[in-house]
Amino acid sequence: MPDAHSPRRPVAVITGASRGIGRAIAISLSQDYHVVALARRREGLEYLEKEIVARGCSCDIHLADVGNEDEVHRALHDVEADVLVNNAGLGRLVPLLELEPDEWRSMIDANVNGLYHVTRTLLPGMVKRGRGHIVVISSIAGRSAFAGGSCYAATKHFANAFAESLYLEVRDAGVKVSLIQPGAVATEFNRGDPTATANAWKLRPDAIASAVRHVLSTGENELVFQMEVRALRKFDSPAR
Ligand code: NJP
Repeated sequence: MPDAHSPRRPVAVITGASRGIGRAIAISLSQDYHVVALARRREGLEYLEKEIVARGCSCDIHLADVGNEDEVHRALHDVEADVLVNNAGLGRLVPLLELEPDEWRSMIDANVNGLYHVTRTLLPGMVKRGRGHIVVISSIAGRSAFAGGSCYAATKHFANAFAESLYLEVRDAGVKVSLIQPGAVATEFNRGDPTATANAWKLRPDAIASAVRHVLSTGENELVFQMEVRALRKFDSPAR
């Protein structure tokens, strides 16, 4: 966590912050960071900005598709990020033969190419300043395969390998990389899929925000590289 006595408010960039897990992370980190929130939809970002400002904290919002290199560069090229949370992502969990080509492409663009575009834009500044922390929100689908995951689970296996390789590449430059693998979380993600995990097993988005705060709180020479976050037990009330 940042030094409370520092004159400059540190900056945390969060992708996919217009709802769900990214929104919860942005609200939580706004206590300690100036938040730069990125997503494709204006409405959710403006709603987030209002909430953060109402809490007496600060936020910039940027409309961009993480899969679009130009949009990402335009939004973030002059941002000096202390923290980057690569959270934007989507999942259509159906067998390969039911997955349309544009669904395949949009998952690869958001979950795979987006990691490259956003990280490639912000990492040079972190390396130059000799500090920074990149958090990748992957999934338990990044370590286990399942029917209906031929694209989604593959993208999260990619995210795991990306994060671990990047950690080895930039550790000596003083930049940390952490990988968070949530179990099922109650968000809009994959909503309406009858095969999706029952609500009773789902974590709340705040649980992932807590995990992010935890990995960011380690000492200068310490790194939590990987964290899997699961619901401890099933709750009977789907409304919890
Ligand atoms: O999903 P959802 P979650 N460019 O749908 C944004 C992982 N995960 O919060 O662009 C830019 O509520 C989208 O914004 P918008 C999951 O794989 C989840 O649950 O305005 N932004 C929205 O803000 C993903 O990596 C579960 O539509 C893009 C956000 O991403 C992360 O957690 C379990 C974008 C998605 O909000 C957040 O998912 C797990 C793009 N191309 C891992 N595409 C789970 N929920 O169960 C999407 O293990 N966004």
